[in-house]
Amino acid sequence: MLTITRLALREIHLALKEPFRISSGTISQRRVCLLELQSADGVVGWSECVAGEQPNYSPETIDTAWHAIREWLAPRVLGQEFAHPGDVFAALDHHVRGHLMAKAGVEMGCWDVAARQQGMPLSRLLGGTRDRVPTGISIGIQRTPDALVERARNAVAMGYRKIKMKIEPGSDVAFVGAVRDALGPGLHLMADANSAYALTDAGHLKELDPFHLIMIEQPLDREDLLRHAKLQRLIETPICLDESITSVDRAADMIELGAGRIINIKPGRVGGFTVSKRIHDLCQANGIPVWCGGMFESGVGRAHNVALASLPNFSLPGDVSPSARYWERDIVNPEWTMDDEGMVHVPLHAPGFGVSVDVGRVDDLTVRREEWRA
Ligand code: OSB
Ligand code: MG
Repeated sequence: MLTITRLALREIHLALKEPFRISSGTISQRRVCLLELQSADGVVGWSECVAGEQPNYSPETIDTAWHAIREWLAPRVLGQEFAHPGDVFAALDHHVRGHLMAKAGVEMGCWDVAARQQGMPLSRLLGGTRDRVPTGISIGIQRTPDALVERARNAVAMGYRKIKMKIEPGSDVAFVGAVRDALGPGLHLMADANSAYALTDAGHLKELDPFHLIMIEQPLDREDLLRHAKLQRLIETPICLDESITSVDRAADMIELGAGRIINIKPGRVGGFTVSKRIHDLCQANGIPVWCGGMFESGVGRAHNVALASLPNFSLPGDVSPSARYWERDIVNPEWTMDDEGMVHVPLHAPGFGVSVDVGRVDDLTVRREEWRA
């Protein structure tokens, strides 16, 4: 039985090693939202709410999530008995629209607590089967094609198994082409537009076809499933949806409409692990590959992503780069690393997500904290 009796929210600040630019904004410091959950039997689990600083990726921010957790979500779990962590999402979602990243933070923390209660690795409680997950890197928009080539070349040398390049109008065809020319036809290359294009750009996006990208992620607006379907009929590069997929039904819509051929699953974006697993299963049944996206998580959110990415249909490399890609120092021990084959290892020898939170360092970095008890 899972009963949460204490929930603490914290905000910590972590500076990225270098600023990261996507089509809708630049980020140089993360305001990370951490959740610490304690069960009636004294087990403590952790999670991270991945909402951003600005509402440029989704409508949520760390501040809206904090508000939602305090006002509507924490009261729905504190003191409640759940037979299984898979029941938590329905309790959070009932008559509360949206706020999926806030819901995910709470829900994923409950899964971690449940895994620790049962003495099981979180990966295995979720249905994970892999011991290692192939890793990709996401490279921000650079000033010149040469600068992007240089970044991509370094990433290949480090062993990354997939290179994702952020693109926007003016920094697309020439940039992608330069990387393909410099690094050869065998490299798993993809582009992510974060909704920077319109259907009227189809002719321009078709110029990416000769570079044989494994996919183009979210070219159009998050609401534009129908237009993605039209675009997919006009270009050969497979479309992967990120922002658009916020539920199992939206994934089903994508499949039925032909709006995309691949899904990037970010558990925060869809409300947590239970929905992620359902999307994973639906995609598996329909021959749609999935991979685990990233939101510049600290070592805590990364632990949740690695556990999820160990499920069998996560057949493409995930945005689960090692700690050193982002931070001078992470908040978990050991830090996340990647082996020279570009694989991150799934911790299978400890209950829960399998790395320990450096609570002293988290305390030092905390700028805001609030706690509720049943
Ligand atoms: O679109 O996948 C995205 C980061 C912030 C917001 C959106 C996205 C991203 C990334 C980062 O691509 C991937 C990572 O965490 O390494
Ligand atoms: Mg994306």
